Amino acid sequence: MVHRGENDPADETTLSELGRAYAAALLIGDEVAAEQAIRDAIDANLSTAVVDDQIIAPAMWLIGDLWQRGEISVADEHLATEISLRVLALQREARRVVRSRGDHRVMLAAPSGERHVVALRMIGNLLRDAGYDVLMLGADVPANALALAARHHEPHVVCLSATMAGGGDQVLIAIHEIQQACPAAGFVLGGRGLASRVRARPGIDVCERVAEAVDAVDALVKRAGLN
Ligand code: B12
Repeated sequence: MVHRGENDPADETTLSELGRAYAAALLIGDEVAAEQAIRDAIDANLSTAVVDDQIIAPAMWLIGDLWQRGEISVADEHLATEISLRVLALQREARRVVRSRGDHRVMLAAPSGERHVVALRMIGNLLRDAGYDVLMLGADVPANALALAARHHEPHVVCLSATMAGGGDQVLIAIHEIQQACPAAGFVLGGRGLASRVRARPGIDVCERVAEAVDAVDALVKRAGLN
């Protein structure tokens, strides 16, 4: 029986594809591809036990068989082993990062008058999958309500989205209010409604794509931790 993480379990196809990708990477000595297969496995919510028992171990058995049959050299076997040992360390570190994100809350909202929230929902999913504690307030939240929520929930980072023309002003008002209530919060902003004067500065990042959100939040959380 396959024991996986609790959320979003990967199916058997994903597991065998990852197993094949990992074994193929070991066979050609491609450390980057091997690491990628393990990162994909972690993203697919596979537990450490499943990654160890059903991806890394079978690939090493294959390497052993090929070596015994003289189809690969001792050096090939050593390289595959070294890669697997490094991947074990990477796996520990990657899981530590995911766990530590759970200690950080990210609040998401579209400010007053803004009803476009598809991008915001996407970001909420990405952040949740990455391990963050996500608080989604949704569309059209007035600045004073955002400030109250920030005071109450003390988010480490606030993500704001503005699509409509003039949305940049609402975002700036919201930031000002939230900063009064929760001075330590960082901000990740996005959306085509942001005016050009809404620029990145320390503690505030501006993104073009939802795919940038997790890295941007990670960077703000890390920066806060260093201060
Ligand atoms: C769906 C939609 C709606 C829905 C929204 C439903 C909902 N729950 O979200 C409804 C019907 C409510 C709606 C209403 C209106 N809409 Co509308 N709507 C759209 C539409 C078709 C799709 C928007 C969308 O979901 N895009 C998909 C997301 C994923 O992409 P995105 O928002 O562009 O975000 C990208 C980046 O900007 C970035 N991003 C965005 N936010 C953030 C935030 C962070 C933190 C980060 C990291 C990244 C990020 O990430 C995405 C890319 O990866 C667009 C068409 C278009 N070209 O966008 C029009 C559009 C945005 N709407 C428009 C208009 C005019 C209106 C209305 C005024 C129509 C009306 N007369 O009632 C109202 C205004 C509502 C309001 N006050 O907000 C115009 C806006 C023009 C403008 N900029 O001024 C558009 C462009 C249509 C058009 N071509 O005229 N709309």
